[in-house]
Amino acid sequence: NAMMKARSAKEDAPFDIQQYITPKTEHEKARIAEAIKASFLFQHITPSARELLFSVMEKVRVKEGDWVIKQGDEGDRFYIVDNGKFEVRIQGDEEKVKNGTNADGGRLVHTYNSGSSHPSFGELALMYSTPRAASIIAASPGQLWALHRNVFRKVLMRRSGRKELMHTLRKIEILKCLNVQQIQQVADCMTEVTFVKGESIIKQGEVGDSFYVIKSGNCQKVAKKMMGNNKLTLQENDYFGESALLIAESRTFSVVAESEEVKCATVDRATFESTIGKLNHIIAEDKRRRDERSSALSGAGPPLSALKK
Ligand code: 1OR
Repeated sequence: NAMMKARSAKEDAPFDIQQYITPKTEHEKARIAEAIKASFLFQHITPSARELLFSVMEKVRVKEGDWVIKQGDEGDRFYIVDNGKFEVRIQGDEEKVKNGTNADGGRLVHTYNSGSSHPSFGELALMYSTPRAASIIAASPGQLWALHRNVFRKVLMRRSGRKELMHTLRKIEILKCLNVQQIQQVADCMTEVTFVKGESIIKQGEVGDSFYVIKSGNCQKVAKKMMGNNKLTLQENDYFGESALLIAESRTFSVVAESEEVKCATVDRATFESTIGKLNHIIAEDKRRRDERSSALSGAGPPLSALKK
């Protein structure tokens, strides 16, 4: 037990949150509120966590051409765009060997524009303790709000119940082709949301983009049919809305919180895709590999189902 304590203390180094606090004007607080509005990570956080995050956000001003993140570096901060244009550039290993580090950061794969959406970036290295997966370069003057790694991990990444969550994710048909590491990544990018009695978590007929796993409490799953209603109780570890991870389509049923309080783990399609990629591509790739294997066995081998791990 003492060892475990020592280890977790090292992973999430003991830190004094006071040291990160910088005073904010009302105007700055309003800008942060606006910037995080569209960010999935910040939805449904408690008022006290919100207050804390506001107080520790650092204002970062950039000039055109500034490198905010360099591919391969260790991750220290997570960024939310207040304004400006930011390029995501990726350099392959081969190019690096041939030319050394590219002065322009490599192939342009994406551009973040502030506008109304206020994108965020730099979460991957913090969540998985991996080197920065891409470089981020300012393509205009701009401003960012930065969160220190320790605060990000402590406040935005709650890992309780990770094992149960992974167990549930493994049962889901459309996620069957993910490997253990991918399942782990999905579990880690899910956030916790709380609903009160009577609140609709998803609504029949509305296009949704989020998937949910119930962590505590009961819900009613209701499908309005031509011939009356179809009702079913959902409980802990039940899941719903997973097809939203594949395509944007209308929900075919509603789910309403039945307990005083219902806690769910949730993720939206955009977050899911930026974490492990497009699910339909992964499924197609998995099928291609299976087909290859089965044709290599030229029909003489065991049936496809027996080849599944
Ligand atoms: P990070 O901490 O690794 C670089 O630092 C950040 O760039 C990364 O977190 C993401 O937030 C962001 N692949 C990898 N990282 C990306 C990508 C990306 N886009 C944004 N980031 N791809 C582009 C997807 C549109 C995949 C390219 C193959």
